[in-house]
Amino acid sequence: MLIRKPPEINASEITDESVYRSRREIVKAMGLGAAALAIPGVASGNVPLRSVPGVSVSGPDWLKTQIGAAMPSDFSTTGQATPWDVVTRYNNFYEFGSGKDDPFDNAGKLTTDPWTVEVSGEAEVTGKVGLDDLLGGIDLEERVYRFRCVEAWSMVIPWIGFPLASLIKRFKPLSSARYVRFETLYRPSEMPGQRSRFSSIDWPYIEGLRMDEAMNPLTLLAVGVYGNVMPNQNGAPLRLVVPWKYGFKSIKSIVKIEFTRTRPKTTWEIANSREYGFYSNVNPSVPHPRWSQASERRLPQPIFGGEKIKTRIFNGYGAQVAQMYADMDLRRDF
Ligand SMILES: Nc1nc2c(c(=O)[nH]1)N[C@H]1C(S)=C(S)[C@@H](COP(=O)(O)O)O[C@H]1N2
Ligand SMILES: [Mo]
Repeated sequence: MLIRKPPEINASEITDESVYRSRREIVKAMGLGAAALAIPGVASGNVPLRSVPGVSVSGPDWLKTQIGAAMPSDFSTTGQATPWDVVTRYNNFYEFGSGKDDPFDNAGKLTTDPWTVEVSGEAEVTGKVGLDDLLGGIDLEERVYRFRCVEAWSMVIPWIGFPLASLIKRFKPLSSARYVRFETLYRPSEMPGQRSRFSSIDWPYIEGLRMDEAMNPLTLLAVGVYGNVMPNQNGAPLRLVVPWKYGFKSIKSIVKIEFTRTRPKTTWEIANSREYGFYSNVNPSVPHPRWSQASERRLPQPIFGGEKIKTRIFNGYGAQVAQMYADMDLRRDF
């Protein structure tokens, strides 16, 4: 597949690859972890990771170190990232309630360490893997992505993660593996939304991608945001980020990854297949049955009354992903 850089990247703003490499190598050679990256002389000449002064999300030390060594990615968009308080307080995570501030209020007690992911299905290698093992030897990247919710708001978020493709390769999927199915943790004792009798969705939360979508270099597994460990309300410790699709495809707190022959039934499709499709590619010319998708509010702009920006096909990532849908009718396969 032909991969082009996102068009809005200004070449002069991208630090030379060799400079990133040398930062990582210096840190390794000195036997230093994340802390060294904050020392001016050591990190000089580099684009710093987006961070928030005074903020430190708790998590295992090895993960903090690995996140601190993340390198900025060429796939990042430039421009202003959405403020930390908005990214971490205005959330959709129905396991903790359906209000935007419910995840912030209720996710604090979720236990995310230890964490295991079960990989199963049509692959040569399968089994249960601890998060530390899953991340072993992986170089993390900072990817600043546009993020567009089906509810017509959007953000720009500096994720820390790695391509899903690199995880998939390790499990050697068979040629019969045509889709990847993801499952979120089911733990009603820590997830009040799963105990609610009024919930509109079936638990656990399920999502899925076609194999080529899963292997696309933009598809990210994220373990952090703003240079920090992923806050629970954003899907700790491991969540998917698919920037050209509506936000609900980006499933949080993943415990199962399965390679399947057939297209998995996904949570919002099951809840209402007329309103939410399997593909859910961002598309300004296919309206949601109850509202237009032609424009969006870039938060923290107010949802009502604030300035609107035009929504772009594939959320502006067409150069990287449009070819995957060349033979499809995107109105029918919405
Ligand atoms: N397990 C799970 N994953 C989920 C959701 C959810 O309710 N449960 N909400 C989705 C929706 S609708 C959006 S917009 C994004 C929000 O991610 P954020 O809160 O990190 O911005 O998470 C997605 N992933
Ligand atoms: Mo969403």
